Amino acid sequence: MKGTAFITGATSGFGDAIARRLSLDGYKIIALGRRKERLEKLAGELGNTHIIAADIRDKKAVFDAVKNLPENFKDIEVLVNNAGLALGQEKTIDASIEDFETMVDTNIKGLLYSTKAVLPIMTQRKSGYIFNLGSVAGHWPYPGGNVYGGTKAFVKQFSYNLRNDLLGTGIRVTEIAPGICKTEFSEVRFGGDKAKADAVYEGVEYITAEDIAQIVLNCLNMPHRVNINVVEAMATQQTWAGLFIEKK
Ligand code: NDP
Ligand code: 8X3
Repeated sequence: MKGTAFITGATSGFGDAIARRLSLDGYKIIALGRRKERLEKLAGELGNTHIIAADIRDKKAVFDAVKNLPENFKDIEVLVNNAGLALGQEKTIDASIEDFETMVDTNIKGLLYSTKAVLPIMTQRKSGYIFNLGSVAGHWPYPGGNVYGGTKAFVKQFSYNLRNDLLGTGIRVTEIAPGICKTEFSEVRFGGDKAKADAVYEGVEYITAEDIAQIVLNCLNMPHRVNINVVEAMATQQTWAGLFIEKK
């Protein structure tokens, strides 16, 4: 039996797939998300899983949950900062400021809460592996990507800087920046409009959540001397848009 893997946003998509893959690989799982019934179902299926039904934006809830972990889940070896979302794809002038705030609070501040809560455990154990879910949207601009892409650019730069801070501790950090993947992501982005969400994936052999889980496992299985700084993974059918020119 391996140590514990703490996965935020484990009720859906990547987080759910990563929890399942790492559980299969022998890790105990801590699964965090807001939808308690999904977490309970996951824990029932996996066994050896501690659930935290909490909003990642709730600083006190996150810190208290880590402080009060059951004894046998305190050996956190892996933290997957995955909880996150995009809301809307309008131009900045048309987009809602509340949506901007939710993305900043979740994708940036929430990620900082779980990282700060878990880091002392890893530094004390002098080992650990932190995965931060960024996005191609944080590496490359696209129309309507504005604040979502901005939060993911933060994730990239913070991951690099965290690596610097952790030099000498043996703790590894990887930013995973996926392109198009079919999860509940677009349904959330488009306010539950399933038809609009499905249209995003039409005619594309998109990346699956299981592919992302496999990337996590591949990184974990590299010799400890190797730190994969960033994995940017696009669907074979996806590429950069190129520089757009407005022709008169
Ligand atoms: P999903 O919508 O399927 O899953 C998002 C997960 O994040 C859910 O488990 C959700 O749990 C959790 N979450 C969202 N807000 C909160 C919150 N406030 N508190 C706790 N948990 C929260 O999307 P994905 O699996 O696709 O997304 C996972 C990550 O990957 C995100 O950070 C996303 O930005 C990133 N990503 C996704 C891509 C894609 O194309 N799918 C591509 C690149 C990056 P719950 O609602 O139960 O709280
Ligand atoms: C999700 C990928 O391209 O929809 O982060 O922003 S994208």
